[in-house]
Amino acid sequence: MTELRFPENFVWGAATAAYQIEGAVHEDGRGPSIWDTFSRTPGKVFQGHTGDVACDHYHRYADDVALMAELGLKAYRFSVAWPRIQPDGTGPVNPRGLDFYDRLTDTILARGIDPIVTLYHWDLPQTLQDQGGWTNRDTAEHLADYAVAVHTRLGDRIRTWTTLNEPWCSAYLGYGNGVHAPGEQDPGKAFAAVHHLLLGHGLAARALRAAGAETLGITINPADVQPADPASAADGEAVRLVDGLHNRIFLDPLTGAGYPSDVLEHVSRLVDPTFIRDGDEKTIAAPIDLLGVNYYAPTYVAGRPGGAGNGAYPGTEGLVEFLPPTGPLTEMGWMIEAAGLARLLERIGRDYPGLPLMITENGGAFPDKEGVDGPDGHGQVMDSDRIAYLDGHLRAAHRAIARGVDLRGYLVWSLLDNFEWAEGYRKRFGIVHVDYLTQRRTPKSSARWYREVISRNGL
Ligand code: PNW
Repeated sequence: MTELRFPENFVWGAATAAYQIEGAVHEDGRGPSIWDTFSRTPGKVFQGHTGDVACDHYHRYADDVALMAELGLKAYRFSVAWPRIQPDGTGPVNPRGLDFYDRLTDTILARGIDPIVTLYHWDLPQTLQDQGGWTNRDTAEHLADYAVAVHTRLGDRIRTWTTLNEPWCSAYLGYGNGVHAPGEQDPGKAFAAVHHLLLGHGLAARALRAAGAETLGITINPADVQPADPASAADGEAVRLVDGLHNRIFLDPLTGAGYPSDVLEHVSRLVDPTFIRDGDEKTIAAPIDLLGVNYYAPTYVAGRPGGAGNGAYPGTEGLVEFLPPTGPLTEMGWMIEAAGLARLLERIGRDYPGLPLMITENGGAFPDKEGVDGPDGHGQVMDSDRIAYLDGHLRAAHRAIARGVDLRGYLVWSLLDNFEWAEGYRKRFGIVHVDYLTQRRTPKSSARWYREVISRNGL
C-alpha cells in the first residue's frame, strides 16, 4: 500500500553529465575541455583517472535509454558537451557534435521520456580557459552563442532548458580551492567567475527565450547551512556569511534583487569587484521558469576567531570553523541528513517565492554488496544504503510539498556509476552498476526499488 503519494504529474527521473559518462573524447571533432587537461595533470584526479572512456555512453546511448525506459523514468537530465559543439568554444558549430545529441534526443523521445538539457556541466572548452575561462567576461557572451547553437538544432524537440549546473562548484572549486578544473586557487578569480557565470546564465536565458525555449532554468546546489550551536550569536553570524557566499550570492541576483550588500562588502574586502558593471544585475535577472536544486548534505558552521575557514569560501579563514561531518556518512564522507533537504526547499520556497523547483540531483556514493542469486547467473548488486538514503530524502521532499513548496520533480543522481570528478571512478553514485572493464550495466536493487516508486508515484 502506498503511504506517501506525490502530486499528479510529478516528474520522476535521473540525471547524468556529459564528461562523466560519454567517453569518446577524441571523436567526431570534439575539442579538449578543462577536464581533459585537469584529469591529465598529475595529482589532480584519483589515480590519474580520466573521462576518455567513462561509461562509453557516446556509443551505448541507445542501450542506456532502453534502460531508462525499463526503469519507467519520465524524464532524463543530460548535459551537452560544449567542446563537441564548438571545439574551441567560439565560432562555427561542429555538426557531428550536434548529430550525437540529435540522435540521443530522438531516442529519448521515442521511449516517451522527457529530455531536460543542461547546457554547461563544467566541461569548458580549453581554448576559452587559455583566455582566462570564467575570469574572462567574454566567456559569458560565448556561453550565450553556444546555447543558441544547441537550441537551433534541438529546440524543436526539447522543452526544458537549463543553462548552468552548480555555478558554485565551477567558481569556488574551480578557482577558489582548486579541487576541480581548472584548478586555480585565487579568491579574486573565484568571485569574478561567480559573476561571469551568472552573467552567462542571464545572457543565455535571454537568448534562449528569444529563440522560443519553453521552460527555462538554472541548476544550483544551494547549501543547507546550520549553526553548530543554534543559541550562539557568533555561530549565527557564521551561518549568515556562509549562506551569503553560497546561496544569496546566486539566488538574490537570479531573482532580481541584485547582489546582497553584506556579500558585496565581504567580496570587496578581498577583491576590487570592478568586474560587476552597470546593467549586469538586470541581465542576470532574466526571468526563469524553473530552479533546479541539487542537494546532497548539510553544512554545519561555527563562528570562531582564528577558525580555519575553507578555501571553497574565500575570506572565511580566521572567522569560520566548518564542522567535520558526523553521524552516518556516504563514501564521499558527506553527512546523511534528509531533514536538510526539507529545510532547504522550505527556505527557498519562503525567501524566493513564485519559483517552481525541481530536485535536479540527489543521491549518494555507497558501497555495492554483491548478491549471489542474479537472474542471469551474474551477481546482483545490492545497495540497501542507497535505498535508505533515497527513501529518506523522498520523504523529506514530500514533507516540503505538504508544507506548500512548489516542487515539480525529482531526478536521482545518477543513472549510472560514472566519473566522479576528482574522485575518478572509485566513488559510485549510480542506481545502475557499471563494470568499467566490460561496460556491462547491472541495475542495482535501488534501481528496482526506484522503478516501484515511480510506478506507484509514491512510497
Ligand atoms: C555535483 N562539493 O557535484 C555534480 O553536479 C555532479 O556532477 C556530481 O557527480 C555530484 O554532485 C556528486 O558529487 C558536486 O564538494 C561536487 O560540495 C562536489 C560538491 C558538491 C557537488
